[in-house]
Amino acid sequence: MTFPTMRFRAAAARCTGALLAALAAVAASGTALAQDALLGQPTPGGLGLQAGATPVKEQVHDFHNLLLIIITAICLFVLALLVYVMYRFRAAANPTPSKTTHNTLIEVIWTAVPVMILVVIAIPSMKLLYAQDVIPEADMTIKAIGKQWYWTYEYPDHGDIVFDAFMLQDEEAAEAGLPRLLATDVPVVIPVDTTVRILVTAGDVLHSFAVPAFGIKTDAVPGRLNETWVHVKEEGTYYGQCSELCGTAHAYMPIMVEVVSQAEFEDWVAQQQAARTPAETVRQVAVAE
Ligand SMILES: [Cu+2]
Repeated sequence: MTFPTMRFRAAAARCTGALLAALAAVAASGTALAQDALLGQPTPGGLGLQAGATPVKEQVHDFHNLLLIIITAICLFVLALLVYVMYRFRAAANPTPSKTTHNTLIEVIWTAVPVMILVVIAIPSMKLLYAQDVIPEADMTIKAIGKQWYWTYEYPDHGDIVFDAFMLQDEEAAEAGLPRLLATDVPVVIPVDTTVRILVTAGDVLHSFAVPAFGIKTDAVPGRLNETWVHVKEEGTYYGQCSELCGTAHAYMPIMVEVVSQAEFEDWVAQQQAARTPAETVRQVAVAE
């Protein structure tokens, strides 16, 4: 019986080689597509994860690619075993079935190998969780408050700038040349190459502050302050959405982040401070009247 087995092995090796080559081609085209894709937003026909703009998102990409290789190898291996036993132990070739039940060596292998695979997965997984969870020394802080159905943003480090951001209606977005269901009337503005701590909470029900290009998705819980961080490496406009079912207009409370240069950010802060009426002034006027 060695001859058909060897022939099968050779065929299996050829198949595996071809499949791995095909997979590599798909992975390569996926990377190319991701690079061509518009920065910070989904693209029609897009393949793979949204292109990353932060170190965390790059780690997410690496972890995803590692898992893709591992699961593909496991699936191909199991498939090959199934095809092999179906052929090798078919009824026609084995009129009297073997009654073999245990094989200590194989049992040790099929217990130990999955454990090793899990360890290989656990190490980068823990590293990624740590990178997302432990906030490096932040240069500035902003606060995002989820509300039914819009986001309120606060800039405690910049004279308490506060504003609400509502989704643009379809016609407004089309007119402004911005993506439908993702653009807001006022963007969140943050400077490039700056570590920004984002405090996330909610004013009414559960929401979730998620921006795919930044690799962040943080629950917004009423009465609780969660935190996450970003360090965006490239200027541009990045889009996200509320990612926790929060009511009828859950799909209509997008997040639009404009990442600008430090100088532009300072100009924006000055504008915001000039435009707003500080709460104290309002109170003083009320008292005076
Ligand atoms: Cu929501």
